[in-house]
Amino acid sequence: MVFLTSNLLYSGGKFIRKHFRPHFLDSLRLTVTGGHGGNGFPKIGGVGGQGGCVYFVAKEGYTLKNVVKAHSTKRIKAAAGEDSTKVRLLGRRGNDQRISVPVGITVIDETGRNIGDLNEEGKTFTAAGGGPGGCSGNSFIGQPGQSRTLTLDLKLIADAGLVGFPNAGKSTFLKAISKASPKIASYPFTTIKPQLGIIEYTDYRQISVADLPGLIEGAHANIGMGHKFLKHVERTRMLILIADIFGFQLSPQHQKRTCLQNVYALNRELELYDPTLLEKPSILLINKLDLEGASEEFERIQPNLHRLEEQVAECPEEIRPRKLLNFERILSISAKEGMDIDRVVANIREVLDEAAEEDVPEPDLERLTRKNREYGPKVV
Ligand SMILES: Nc1nc2c(ncn2[C@@H]2O[C@H](COP(=O)(O)OP(=O)(O)OP(=O)(O)O)[C@@H](O)[C@H]2O)c(=O)[nH]1
Ligand SMILES: [Mg+2]
Repeated sequence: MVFLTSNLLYSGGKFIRKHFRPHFLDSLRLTVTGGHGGNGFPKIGGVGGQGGCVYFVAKEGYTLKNVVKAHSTKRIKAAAGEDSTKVRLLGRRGNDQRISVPVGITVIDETGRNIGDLNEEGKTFTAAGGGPGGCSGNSFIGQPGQSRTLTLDLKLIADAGLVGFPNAGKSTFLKAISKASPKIASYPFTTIKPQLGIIEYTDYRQISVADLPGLIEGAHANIGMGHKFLKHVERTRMLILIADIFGFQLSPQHQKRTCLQNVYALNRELELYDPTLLEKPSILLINKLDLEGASEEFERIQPNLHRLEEQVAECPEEIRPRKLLNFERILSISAKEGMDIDRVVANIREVLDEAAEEDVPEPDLERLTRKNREYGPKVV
């Protein structure tokens, strides 16, 4: 085990562990408390002010790091309502706390339940309600505000997500299609935090692509870093799977997987994590076609890639998917040499557009004809 760990963490003359430092924050726990209600004034029937509320408000360009910076104690409390007084029978309401959070946040409560999604700029979530002010119903004693510990879970929102085993060339591909400059190296787990790149088309259309850390077998069960990052795939509109033409072996202790087995294994990991991911439109890129013998190898395996269903029975049980991804395109590339990259970029756009068209509901022809009869020009 020690050997395995040191083997995995030391490669190419560098300690990979160094890169595991948490640069990227995608989950944050906060304790939020609504303000205490102000006391009432029993003698003259005065009502105490309600305590302020704590709200989360989605803000574009904001990160969880910004949230921590603004609230380093991770405890947020809204102001208490004012007591009722002789001169102010109705006590003033306590000030609210409006906490800016990044767009793409899911709010999770103490029991792990998803209780809110903040997917658009300006969307607001009531994190903690203020306590009611003192009145006849509560013996004029102001009540405490709601208090709870919530987790803010950030999921990247990108049009397409790159999925592949380590070293497949995901970051190299992102670099080839966008201005992003991700870290690229010949050892596994080079990418340890998700990174976004934008494809810019000549007609100014932009498509965002997220480079994610490499998956390994068992990622769905939180082995490696896969699980933590698989959640980012949930919010992408399409998947781009990348596999090395010559397959992949994580370490000498792990089994060597061929390119075809890699595709099945990636499919299996996605399926085990969340089977609905398989319904997303997807394309498959076979990478490193510039290497010697790669074209011949691609020629050899290409028919099998197009017949995944028929071949699946031959795939080892532990990586055999029950349900298969339905690839819209299967393309060979060399991310490093820029081979066929333009074709892939055009295909990504086509697949996204086709998916968007499918999402548009069919027009209700009967209703349209009726409307046209009622309001349309009369033909005489
Ligand atoms: N020959 C060749 N090498 C490539 C190609 N694409 C990537 N590589 C090399 O493969 C290695 C891994 O590339 P990365 O882009 O870092 O791979 P990755 O999939 O992002 O890896 P992780 O971040 O570890 O998951 C690097 O040494 C790249 O130079 C390619 O098309 N041809
Ligand atoms: Mg990478």
